[in-house]
Amino acid sequence: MHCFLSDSYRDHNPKYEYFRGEKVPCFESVERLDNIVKALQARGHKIVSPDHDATGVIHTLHDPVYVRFLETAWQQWLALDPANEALQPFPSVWPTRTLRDDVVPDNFIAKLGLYSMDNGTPLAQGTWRAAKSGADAAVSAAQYLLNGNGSVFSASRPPGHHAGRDFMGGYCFLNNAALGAQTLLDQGMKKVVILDIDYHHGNGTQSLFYDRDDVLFISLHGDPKTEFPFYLGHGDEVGEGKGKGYNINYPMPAGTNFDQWLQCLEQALENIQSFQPEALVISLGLDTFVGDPISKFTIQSDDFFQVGHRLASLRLPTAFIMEGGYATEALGTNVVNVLEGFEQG
Ligand code: Q9C
Ligand code: ZN
Repeated sequence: MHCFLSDSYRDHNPKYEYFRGEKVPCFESVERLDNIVKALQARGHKIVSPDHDATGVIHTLHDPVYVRFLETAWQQWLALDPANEALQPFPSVWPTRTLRDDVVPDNFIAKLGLYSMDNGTPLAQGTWRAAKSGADAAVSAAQYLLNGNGSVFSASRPPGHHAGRDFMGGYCFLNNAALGAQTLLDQGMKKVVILDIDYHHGNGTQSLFYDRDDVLFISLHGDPKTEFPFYLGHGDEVGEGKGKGYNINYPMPAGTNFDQWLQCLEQALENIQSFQPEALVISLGLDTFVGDPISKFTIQSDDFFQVGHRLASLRLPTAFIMEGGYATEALGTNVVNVLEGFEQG
């Protein structure tokens, strides 16, 4: 499959995150994408650099004030104290209910809380560069479909589906899949689907399109009653206004196996067929894998061929956009199994 690889993904290289109160090495690591690239090369897939600039569509979908914050966050952090170079900023306070989110504080950590949904999204020196080039890859993938091609993979990192109009979270800063879908619409398509098969609900993507009928968003994920992002992704979230009926969630309990997961996928494929879209954007998370260290489904590496195969049955121009997946060793194999399952389908 034709693949766009974000040039600067190695520039987002935070050293640690917090997990159960302790500093641990980041699950969302540079090595994840290194391994995907290795597997793509070993199995003969063509990898190219992004050839489109996402700036325009970034400013359509994301709040320009939030974008400006991301661009300058590391400088703001260093301006507090040059010794911060060796540290990472984390938010520690948030404008939850009854507090105001319409006045941007001067305090940097308070600003970070305003623009974050969690304290689990480490920010480092090259984060903006990497996020921007990941978005460029997703937009390039969309353009590749618009040129008449049938399928494409965007190897973007950091991931995107938890990021909303004006917030980061869940390792995400810019919503790559949403930017790809919006590009398809901006260039003349009338209806596109985003199907999110990451283990975690794509709260950012859902929120970006919740009141719209030109993007059908469907997500298969761990039940938010027990799984991140906890506060969105329930079955009764069906869209609002003219977007009513164009948001579909399939939450599944921890422990869900491939047969059970596939039953939800089959329902999603029927939803997609009824919508009659012109293209399909897949938020491709591989954290549904049995060996994933932070997730609780039991899908095996070989099952991912069948996932790709079933997606191909829709016969739609399809852009795969990389999301999560933290079993680093198996990640390359799992990604390429989906892509090759699709190509053989
Ligand atoms: N520190 C994606 O898969 N944190 N994001 C889990 C481990 C949130 C996952 C706790 C997981 C976010 C794109
Ligand atoms: Zn995930």
